[in-house]
Amino acid sequence: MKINLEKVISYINELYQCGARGDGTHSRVAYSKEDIKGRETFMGYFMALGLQPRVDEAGNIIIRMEGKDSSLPAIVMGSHLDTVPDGGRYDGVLGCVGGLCVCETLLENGYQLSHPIEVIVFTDEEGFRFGNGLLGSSAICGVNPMISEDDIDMYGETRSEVMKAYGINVSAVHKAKWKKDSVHCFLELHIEQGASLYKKGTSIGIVSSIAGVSRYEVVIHGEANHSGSTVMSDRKDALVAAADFISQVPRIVAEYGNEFTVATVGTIKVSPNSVNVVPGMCTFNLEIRDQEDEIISLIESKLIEYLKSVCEGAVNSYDFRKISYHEPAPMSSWVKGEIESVVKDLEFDYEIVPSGAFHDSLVMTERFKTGMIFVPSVKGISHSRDEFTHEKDIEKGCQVLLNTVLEIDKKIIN
Ligand code: HGY
Ligand code: MN
Ligand code: MN
Repeated sequence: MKINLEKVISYINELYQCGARGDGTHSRVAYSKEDIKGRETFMGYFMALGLQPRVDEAGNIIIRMEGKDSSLPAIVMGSHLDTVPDGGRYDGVLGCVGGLCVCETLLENGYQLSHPIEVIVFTDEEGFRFGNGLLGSSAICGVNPMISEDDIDMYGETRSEVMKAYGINVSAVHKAKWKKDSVHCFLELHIEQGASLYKKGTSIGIVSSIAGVSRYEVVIHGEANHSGSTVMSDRKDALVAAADFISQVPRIVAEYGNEFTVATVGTIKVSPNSVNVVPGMCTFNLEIRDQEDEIISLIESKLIEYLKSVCEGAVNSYDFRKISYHEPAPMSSWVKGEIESVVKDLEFDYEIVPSGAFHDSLVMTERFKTGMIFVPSVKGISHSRDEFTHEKDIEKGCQVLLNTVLEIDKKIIN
C-alpha cells in the first residue's frame, strides 16, 4: 500500500492557508481564529471520508476508525495544529496529516486493521499564549497541565475567558484523561527541527529520547520614575537588571551544561513601556532544556543564584516562578524497534536521534508506548517562516508511519 503524496501536500498547503497572511507570515497560534479555521478544515477532511470527529474536554480533536475488533486498544497517531507566531508550514501539521493519510490510504485500499485507529490533534502544544504548552496531551495522560482559570495570557486575557471562547471549561480539562489500556501505541510523525538529519543527508530519524523542558516566569520589580530627572545613581531600573541576567544565560549554560543543554529567554514585557520612564517592572519567560534532569536542575539553581546577585541592591525584588516542567523522556524501545524494522524493510536510510524540541510524545510516553518518526528540516530551520522539508522526505515519513501501523497491528498484546 502506498501513501498518496499529492494529497498529503495539498492538505499541508491548505492548512497553511488557514494562517497565511499577505505579508508572507503564517501564524495559527492556539485559541486564535486561524487555529479554529485550521481545526475545522482538518475535521472536514475526515468527515469527507465518512469519519465523525469528536472534541474532548481539553479541546483535543479525536477521530476514531474502527478495526475488526473494537475491544482492542487503539493505534493512535497525531500531533498539533497550533503554531508559534510567524511559524512554519510543517511543525505539528505533518503528524496530523500523516494520521489522516494513513486512514485515507487504508480506506482507499479497503483494508481494515484489527485494532481501531485514533487520530488526535492535541490542543495548545506550543504554549505561546500562556507560556506552558502540551495542554491536550497532558490532559489525556492525566498529567497536571499546571493551568488555572486566572492565568493571564500575553494579551492580558484570563485563561477562563480564552478557553471558554474556544469551547473549553478549565475545570473540566482533567476529564479528558484516557485509560492506560485503551492505547496499543502512540506514533508521532514530525519534522526534526534541528539539523542532524539534514547535515548527514538522511531521510528518516527514529527518536531515541526527548529533551526535558522547564519553563519559568520571571518578574523583576524596580521603580518607575522620570527618565529625565532621576539621576543614574537613584534608579531601580528593572530592565537593566533583566538585561544583565539575560546576557549571562549563555555563559551559565556553557559553564554548567553539556552539548545539548539550552536555555532561552524568548519573551519580555516592560512596564510601563514608555520612552521617558525608567522601567518599573520587567517580566520575561525563561526555559531550560536538556536530555538530563539533573542538568536542568543545576542550570536552574545557577540562574536563580545569578538573578539574586543581579537584583540585590539594584531593584526592589524579583519573583521566579516555574510554570511548567516535563522531565526528559526515552521513547518506547518496542515501538522504536518496530519503526526500525519497517525502515530497514523499506530500505530507507535512517539515524537514531535525540530530540531537542519537545512534542506531545514527551507527555504521551509517560503513559503509553510511544515512538516518533522524524524527517529532515532543511538547514535545521524551524519555528520560522523558512521551515522547509522536501516532498521526497515527507513521502518517506508518511510511508514509514503507514507501514509501522500495519506492522504494529499484527502484534496483539494482552
Ligand atoms: O517548543 C518546542 O520544542 C515545540 O516545538 N513545541
Ligand atoms: Mn513547535
Ligand atoms: Mn511540533
